[in-house]
Amino acid sequence: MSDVNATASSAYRQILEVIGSVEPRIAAATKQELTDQRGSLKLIASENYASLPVLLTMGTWLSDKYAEGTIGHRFYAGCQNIDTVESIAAEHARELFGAEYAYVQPHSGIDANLVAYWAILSHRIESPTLERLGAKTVNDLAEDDWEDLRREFNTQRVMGMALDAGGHLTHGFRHNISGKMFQQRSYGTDPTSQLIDYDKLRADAKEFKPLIIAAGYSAYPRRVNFAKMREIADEVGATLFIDMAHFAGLVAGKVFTGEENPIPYGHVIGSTTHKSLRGPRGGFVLATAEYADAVDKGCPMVLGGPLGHVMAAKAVAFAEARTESFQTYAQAVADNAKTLAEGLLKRGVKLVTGGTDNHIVLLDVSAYGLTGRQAESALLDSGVVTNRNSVPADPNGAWYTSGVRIGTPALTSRGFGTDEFTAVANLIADVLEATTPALTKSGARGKAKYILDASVANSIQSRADELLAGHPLYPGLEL
Ligand code: DSN
Repeated sequence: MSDVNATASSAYRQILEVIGSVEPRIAAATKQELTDQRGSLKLIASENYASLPVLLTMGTWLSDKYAEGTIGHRFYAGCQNIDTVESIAAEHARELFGAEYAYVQPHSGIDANLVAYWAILSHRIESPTLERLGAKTVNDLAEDDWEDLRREFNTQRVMGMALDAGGHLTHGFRHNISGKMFQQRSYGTDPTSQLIDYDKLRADAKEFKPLIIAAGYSAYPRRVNFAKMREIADEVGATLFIDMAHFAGLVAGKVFTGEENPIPYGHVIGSTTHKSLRGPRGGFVLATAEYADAVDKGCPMVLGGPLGHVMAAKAVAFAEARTESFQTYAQAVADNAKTLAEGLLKRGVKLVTGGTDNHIVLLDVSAYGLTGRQAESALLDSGVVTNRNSVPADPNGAWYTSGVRIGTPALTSRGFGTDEFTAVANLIADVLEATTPALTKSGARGKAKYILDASVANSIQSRADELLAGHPLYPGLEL
């Protein structure tokens, strides 16, 4: 056990004792979460395990300070330490990604994307209007001009990847505020290859003329050519917004380089810190210098007061991601995903796009007669934690779905390598082969209930337990 884990071990025992003295049920649930995470194969592509230093950094009095505003320009007195923390986190983010500007206040990925959208609207629509009308701020606008500007905001357009092709809700969909702010048109994937069709995207963008092209995904198992995306954005006069929440760790770890590296091509980039980047739960925005001032107004324009304790943990996570060992980790995430995909393909499992070259593998389980929801539940019974996901042109919609999304960041953090991921592929295939949909009263195939013999689920859980025992989570941390 390393010194850090030994110290954290005793720190956590005491922390849980203190919490338990006020609300024992919270202490118990916190403890139970560790037991549960230790005892299952975490394959949710957007989850990870943050380091103990990152987790510990979040538990401090930095949480108690209000610091609306930005570094050196706050709406509250006494923010000198939050200024220090935010400056260090932003500096690390800029250096880690090679970005001109970094904003580390967003509380989540959705917040980060909203800040990005606001910054683009501000830079592209509001500022030129103010300049044209000779106004310094919106307060100087006459009522009619203000109404015109508000209407202008509402007629802007975004083009984002279709949800069932792997895009994200924040890329202009009706169930997210972005779909209510913007007119949206999706770009999908080629029906045969299931890969992004850049030529079609270009033609659609020329016709739709969006203010923003949103690149990035949360369920597309392939890399994106951001140079091509930028070329298309430039051709139609759009700002290229890139959502790198899922693959930020692969960018930081230098797995995505050249035309696959979003940083040189995106005008504004939104991200989370807790997925492949392995930091605390939160978000951040990177931008070119041109967009920096607008992004910097994220709080209180879009965000509530920044979370000082989480920004501190982001700084620690960024510092960790600058190391060589993080690069080795990031490469292993991608290598393990390939192994997982190959193992599944060998067992006859259908994969969207036929494989992966990032951290995501998207299974199409329809050939087993199952919905994504049934497969997700059967896998959970067997100790395999995943989430259901739509596949392109999914006949089962976004609730039941026909797919299961899996990813390698979390188990790679636990030390799983290619042998373990080959075994994981076989466990998954065994569950799918052993599960059948339950029939409804009318004799039709149900979409939610399923049949999986408990003895089969238990034997698969035992095999999962063996794999997990070889790679303990937070080794040495005994509560
Ligand atoms: N919830 C994230 C994911 O699972 O991909 C996206 O918002």
